Formats: sequence, structure tokens, C-alpha cells
Amino acid sequence: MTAPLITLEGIEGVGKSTHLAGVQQYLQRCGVSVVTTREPGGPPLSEAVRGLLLSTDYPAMHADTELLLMFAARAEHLRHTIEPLRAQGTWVLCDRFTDSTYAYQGGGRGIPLARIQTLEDWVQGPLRPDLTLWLDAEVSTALQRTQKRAAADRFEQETLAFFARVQAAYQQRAHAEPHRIIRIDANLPLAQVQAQIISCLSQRFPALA
Ligand code: Z5A
Repeated sequence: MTAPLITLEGIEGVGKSTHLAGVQQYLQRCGVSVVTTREPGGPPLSEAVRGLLLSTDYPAMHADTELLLMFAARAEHLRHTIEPLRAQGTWVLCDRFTDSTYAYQGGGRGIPLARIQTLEDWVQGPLRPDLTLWLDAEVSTALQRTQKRAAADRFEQETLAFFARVQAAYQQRAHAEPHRIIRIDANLPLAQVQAQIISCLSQRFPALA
């Protein structure tokens, strides 16, 4: 049977990278074979595309170009990493996936959602994450957590209004798919966020407990 794909979503600074490591450790303690990865990224070509997408050398990148590069990186990631791992029984934990595209390119950039759905169906076929943990924190709280960083990438240079639209798009998606997308209150201290995540995982996958 194909192993689960679990994704972590949310605006920058909500704690996705931090909790990805925590979830991996938890699953490994439960005896699960699990690999972590990220989007855009994963295999070398997808990481190269990530470099183009985040680079501040292309401030005028067209939204359509951005969208197509996201899905080009995803096609490579799926074919070379995610699908083979799941087929051999390894769980995949991914830092961002297609909900990010709906939130950033759809909500943030204003690309029609039907266009994103066409690409999603083409690149992924029926594949969707088994579980998505949406780390939801106030935009101001999340952005404050990333302020210590030396240099902002192309997305991090966006306005508060952009991140508010991204946040609203995540809310709409969680509302539309409540079984798959579980909201985690990421305003709370780290330990409490981690406890919510573990509780959600043990409910969704009872064999783990
Ligand atoms: N993007 C897109 O537009 N379309 C797509 O389809 C995809 C992506 C897939 C790269 O993503 C960019 O790609 C992204 C959207 C776009 N840009 N933005 N914005 P990324 O995942 O590489 O970048 P990111 O989301 O900006 O990652 P991040 O800033 O590292 O955020 P994070 O992983 O959610 O946070 P963190 O590094 O785990 O935590 C940040 C700090 O906060 C750290 O010091 C933690 O210790 C602290 N933290 C975290 N949680 C807490 C709590 N609860 N309390 C206190 N402190 C905390």
C-alpha cells in the first residue's frame, strides 16, 4: 500500500521547518520509516528551480512564470522523490505542497484557482496529501519571528497585504477541506504547538499510538 504523504503549510515564520523535524522524530520513535523534503525543492533540478523562484535577481517575474516553475519543480519532485518513496512504504513529510500554490499564486498573486487546478490535475493526477497540518498564526506574529534573518528572499520582500491574502486563502482551503486540512494554533508556545500536532497524528493514524 502507498505510504502517507503529510504536508505542513502556513505563511513564513509559523514554525513549519521546526515542527517538520519534531514530527519526523515522533514518527521514527513509532517505528515508521519517514523522509522529510520541501517545496519548492527536493531533487537537484527542483532545488535549482527553487533558486530561481526565491532569487531577488528577478523582481519582475510574471505570476504565470512563477506558477509554471512551481509546478515544474513539483513534477520533478513527485516523479523522482515522492512517488518512489511512497511506493516502497516510506512516509513522506513535506514542508509545503500544492496548498501553498493555491495560497500564494492564487490568493497572493490573484491567479484564477481553476488554472491552478488544471495544473494540479495534470502534474499530480489523483495524488493529494493524506493529511495537511496548517500552522495558523497571526501574520504579524509569524513575520516577527523571521525578522532576525540576514537577507529576505523574493517572497519575504512582499507586503503585509500580500501575506494577509495568502492567509485568507489558507483559511478558505481549510474550510473547504476540513477532513484533510487540520488547523493547528501556531500562536501558542512551541511545546503546545507540538502537542497539538502529535495529538492530531495519533488520532489520524491510530496504529501509531
Ligand atoms: N511558495 C509559493 O509561492 N508557492 C508554492 O507552491 C510553494 C512555495 C511550494 C519558500 O518557502 C517560498 O516559496 C515561500 C512561499 C513560496 N515564501 N514565503 N514566504 P519556504 O518554506 O522555504 O519559506 P518559509 O515559509 O518562508 O519558511 P520559514 O520562514 O523558515 O518559516 P517556517 O519554516 O514556517 O518557520 P521556522 O523556520 O520553523 O520558524 C521561524 C522562527 O520562529 C524560528 O526561530 C523558530 O524557532 C521560531 N518559532 C516557530 N514557532 C514558534 C512558536 N510557536 N513560538 C515561538 N517561536 C517560534
